[in-house]
Amino acid sequence: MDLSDIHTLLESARNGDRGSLARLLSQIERSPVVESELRLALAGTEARAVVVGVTGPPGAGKSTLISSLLGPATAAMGKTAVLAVDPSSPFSGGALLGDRVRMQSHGLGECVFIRSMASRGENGGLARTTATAVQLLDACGWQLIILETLGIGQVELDVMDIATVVMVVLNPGWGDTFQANKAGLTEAGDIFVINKADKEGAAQTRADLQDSLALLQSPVPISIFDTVAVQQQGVDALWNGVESYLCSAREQGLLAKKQEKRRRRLLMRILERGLLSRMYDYLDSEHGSHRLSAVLRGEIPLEVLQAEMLSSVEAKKH
Ligand SMILES: Nc1nc2c(ncn2[C@@H]2O[C@H](COP(=O)(O)OP(=O)(O)OP(=O)(O)O)[C@@H](O)[C@H]2O)c(=O)[nH]1
Ligand SMILES: [Mg+2]
Repeated sequence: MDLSDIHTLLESARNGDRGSLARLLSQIERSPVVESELRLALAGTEARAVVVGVTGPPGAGKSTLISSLLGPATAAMGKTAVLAVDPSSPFSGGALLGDRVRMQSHGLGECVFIRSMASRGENGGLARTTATAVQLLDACGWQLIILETLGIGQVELDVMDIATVVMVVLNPGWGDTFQANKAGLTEAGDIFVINKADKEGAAQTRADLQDSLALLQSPVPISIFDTVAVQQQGVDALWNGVESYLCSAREQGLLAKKQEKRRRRLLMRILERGLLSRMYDYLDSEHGSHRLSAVLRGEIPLEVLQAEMLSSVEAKKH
């Protein structure tokens, strides 16, 4: 894709053209060059959207819950985009179409945009691409962005760094089955949901969760909500919980702190990527490849090459 096309697409996406927005999202997933160009074009755009991250174990009901939140969410915030950051999500493929149809029948079609982002095994790039996608959606006027991701590993938690508020979705019986990632999930959450509360054990799970949360120190009180997403039960209360979390987090300066943390992580990622590519350029150069061979043969110490590489980066700066 010609880089000038990106600017044309961006302009029409910002004017509300969904097709251009969808094409840009595909392009940034496909090409880091397009992604960098777009980041530059968007640099300085004020971040205004609220990003709600929804995470939790597989099958906890995240997608169903998001669908059921769309009514109250769009009523309160207007245009809402959903990004499902996982290939297994029902928001992808055929089911995505089904969901779209359902939403259109709710009359939400115009103010809802749904998209899935495949991880394609390229874990490190996932959080970065998601951050760019969120920035793009924000610039195109999507006031609320809901991110769905599995809560099973580091990448998912990285993705959650992009969120203004993180909702962790669990089910009755969670305490027995998800020991391994218990701490990671409880630390990631700002709001907890016990979905499938129609099943046995919701009260026990609430007690377990309260025990885990008591160990954390949070400046904003953490609430636990019971929902039955398939029956739309508890969903309005949950949405009100999101709004009141946002309100107290804003008052206490927590949102500004999160924004700072997010910028720091992005900066580190961009720097890492830039430095690595310079290092590889050095090793690919004639001189660099000779030096590398000498290190591999044990003729010069590793540390010497390391120092040379660092000073070559230093020299290029000037
Ligand atoms: N009984 C009951 N079933 C539910 C509830 N919410 C969702 N389900 C069902 O649970 C299953 C999984 O729901 P999903 O919304 O796909 O769950 P998910 O967390 O998005 O799943 P992954 O994206 O694959 O991790 C579906 O069959 C839903 O119909 C609920 O409140 N009660
Ligand atoms: Mg899902």
